[in-house]
Amino acid sequence: MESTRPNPTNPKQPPSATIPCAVALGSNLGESQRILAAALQQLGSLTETTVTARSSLYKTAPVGPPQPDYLNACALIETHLSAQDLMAALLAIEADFGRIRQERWGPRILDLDLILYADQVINEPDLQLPHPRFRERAFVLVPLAEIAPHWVDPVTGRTILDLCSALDRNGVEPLSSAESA
Ligand code: PH2
Ligand code: MG
Ligand code: MG
Repeated sequence: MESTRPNPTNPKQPPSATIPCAVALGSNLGESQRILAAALQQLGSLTETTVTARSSLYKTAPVGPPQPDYLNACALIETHLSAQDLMAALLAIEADFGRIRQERWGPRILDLDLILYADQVINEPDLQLPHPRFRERAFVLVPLAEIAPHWVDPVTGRTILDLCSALDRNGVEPLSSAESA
């Protein structure tokens, strides 16, 4: 069945046998740059999953309670995992990096958020797709627009580029080459 699903990242491409997904990465505790690089590797090591694109790293002002700046990035993956299994795998990677869930929107070693799972819309207590807040978050949309500008949000029908253009991107800066040594 999946083999006939159109590829929403680029509808002109042939149908993809795997499922394209967008994942947002964030960290504002510890050695964030190393943590994000290692998390991307783990993402690519998941069973039946390939990382097909990764954005630049961005230094972003925290949204939520006062806390250190974040490093954020986005990745595109192709997977055969179900949305539920992929979510569980993302949580397992977070736990592997020592993430302890405390304050909502508080500081974290590693946050892996599933933003888009092909064009699926899911509203379950423990799984909402697309991610319910991604349209308001420049720290997600700016990196995502780099790697998937034409992906259409299945809820609003708007492209990532269009959603991104509507946002104030103050506080979302590419990590300078000096800082990313
Ligand atoms: N994640 C949050 C809360 N606030 N702020 C920035 N800049 N980047 C994040 O990834 C982030 C946040 C909860 O997931
Ligand atoms: Mg998050
Ligand atoms: Mg999260």
